[in-house]
Amino acid sequence: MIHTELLSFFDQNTGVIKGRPTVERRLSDLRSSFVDENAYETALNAGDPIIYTVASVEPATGPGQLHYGLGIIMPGKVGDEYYLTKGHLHAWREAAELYFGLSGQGFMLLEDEHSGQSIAIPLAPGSAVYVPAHAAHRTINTGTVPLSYLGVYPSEAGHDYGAIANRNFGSVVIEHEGKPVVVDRRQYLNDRTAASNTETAEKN
Ligand code: S6P
Ligand code: ZN
Repeated sequence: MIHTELLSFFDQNTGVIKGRPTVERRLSDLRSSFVDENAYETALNAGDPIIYTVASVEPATGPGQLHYGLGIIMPGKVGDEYYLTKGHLHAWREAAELYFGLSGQGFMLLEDEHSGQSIAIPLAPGSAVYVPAHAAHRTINTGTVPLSYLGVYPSEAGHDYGAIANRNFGSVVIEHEGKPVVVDRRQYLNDRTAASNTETAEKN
């Protein structure tokens, strides 16, 4: 029963879990994640900020064991779209996960890999979000301060980023008239193309 990993100390303000590894994801690691490719290139030309960090604890691995991570996403946007995590499916598709909001305001975007059905669930202090099996999940900071959360998952869950990299999520969370709204990715792209065509026509 005595185990060196039974207790950890996490700091939701810095994203650090004492003595545990932290992964940093910068803007350059998020190529193809944002809906507006021009806005992404413009942002990247201006710098390569850290978008989020994840510190993790892996006390034991095997059937019945749990791992957990402390994530912090910075506030900000690329174009209209709020800063986000890459998003993934679990390599072991049956693995569910629990997210607990610690500080800040945001959403979890969940998308069923078979039906494509998606839902955006608010993530904030005092809320717990259950990520079911077979659900791609992405976390989004829609606030003005860092969003921090804990995610607890089966040790054997693993990450499958490939499926998301190939098709991305069907929905995007953007700022519209000062508020976060969830819109269909294709619809957003079509609307932008239509708007830029109108602009070009008006210039000519
Ligand atoms: C792991 C869990 C989280 C994410 C973290 C970063 O199953 O869902 O710890 O790894 O939120 O997201 P991503 O998509 O870059 O792994
Ligand atoms: Zn996960």
